[in-house]
Amino acid sequence: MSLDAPQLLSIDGSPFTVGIAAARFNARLTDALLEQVVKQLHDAGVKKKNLHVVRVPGSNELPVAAQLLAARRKPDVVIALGVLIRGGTIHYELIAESATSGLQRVALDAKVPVINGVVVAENLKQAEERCLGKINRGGEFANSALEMAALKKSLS
Ligand code: DLZ
Repeated sequence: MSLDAPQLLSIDGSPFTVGIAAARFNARLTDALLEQVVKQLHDAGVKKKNLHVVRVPGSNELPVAAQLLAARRKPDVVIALGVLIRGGTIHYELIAESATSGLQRVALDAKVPVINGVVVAENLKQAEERCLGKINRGGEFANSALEMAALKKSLS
């Protein structure tokens, strides 16, 4: 776990419905991230039937997928997963910004917590460390999702 990772809370996930939107771009890494998330949610008790996973082409498409999941599946929380790796142009920065602000907008508009699970990396090595290596970013995103789902339920 990285030093700045949120403190692990023990939360029972069995009552929660979770929507997951995962990009396919950088598939080897996003697939691994998705696996980490699903494992952590299962370990916390989230039932398979209460997990709704959709795939989209890239991180740029995550906000609309999160919006559709929030509207159609009525989840307690949505997790958006992607891996952005800096390239030779500013495309990466534009996508990082639009995905971040889009996901926050969906959360506020839909009143559903949306976990920003987009790994933004300077290079492939950094991305691999976070998705395939000893930093379990997926597990951290899942824990944040469980905490926010519990908060939403406690206030509804
Ligand atoms: C085009 C693009 C580029 C250059 N890089 C990434 C990336 O690192 N990670 C990612 O998830 N998606 C990338 N994409 C694809 C865009 O997110 C999007 O799918 C396309 O621009 C189509 O809207």
